[in-house]
Amino acid sequence: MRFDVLTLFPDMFTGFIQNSMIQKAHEKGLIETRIINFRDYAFNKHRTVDDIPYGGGDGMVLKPEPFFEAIDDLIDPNEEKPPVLLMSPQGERLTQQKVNQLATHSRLILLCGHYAGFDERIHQYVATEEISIGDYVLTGGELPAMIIMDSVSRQIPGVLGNTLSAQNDSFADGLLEYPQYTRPAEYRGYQVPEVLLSGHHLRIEKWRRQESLRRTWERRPELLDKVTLTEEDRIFLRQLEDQQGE
Ligand code: 4GX
Repeated sequence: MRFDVLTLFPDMFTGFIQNSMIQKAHEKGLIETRIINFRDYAFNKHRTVDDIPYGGGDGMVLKPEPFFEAIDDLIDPNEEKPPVLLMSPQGERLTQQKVNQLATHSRLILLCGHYAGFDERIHQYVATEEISIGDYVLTGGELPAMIIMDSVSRQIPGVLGNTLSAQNDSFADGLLEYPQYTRPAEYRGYQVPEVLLSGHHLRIEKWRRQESLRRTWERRPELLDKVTLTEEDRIFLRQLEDQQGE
């Protein structure tokens, strides 16, 4: 996977890329990142990348030229055009499903804006899609870009030490994760659930499934609509509902 990031704040990415997981994936040659300062593609001698909005109003708007030029430089017209993702609160919400779909590509281009936003022609003719990481407003698209790079990277085979762990996490089966414990079995009087100390694999598996279901039902009930449930799961959920009424 290759990530090309267009940003005015390339330094924000250095710490992130030097972080262990991403760094190791780099060393293994599984991912490659290019952080490009799009100010390098500004036309005039002052290297202006933004200007006042046509029609008036507050704030500044990112000019189209640097983005069109940078993309021309990055994309070979003979190659298949990679997704060009523009970070924006108006974009499609990032979900695990979206992350998995993005991870099927061999290259992603990420556009990070600041100020009031991008000239609409960047949205229309440079970006292929817009992504939002959630319904809150940030100062720029750099953190969303890092979130995409992080979540996509861990889906690439070999990036995580254990290839199974990416699959077992929350959202892999659509449920939240069950609670985990490690030694000691008692700390300050707080006990690890007895079943986990029992060595009874079937009982443990059943308990974990039920705790996943309980958590999802309590915290994110809307997720249950999309999960394939067994008859046993349904019985357990009905019990939870009945208990609630009591
Ligand atoms: N998920 N931001 C982008 C600049 C901007 C403003 C308007 C397009 C239109 C965000 C988010 C996010 C703040 C990044 C505004 N771009 N991005 N920036 N939430 O809040 O992705």
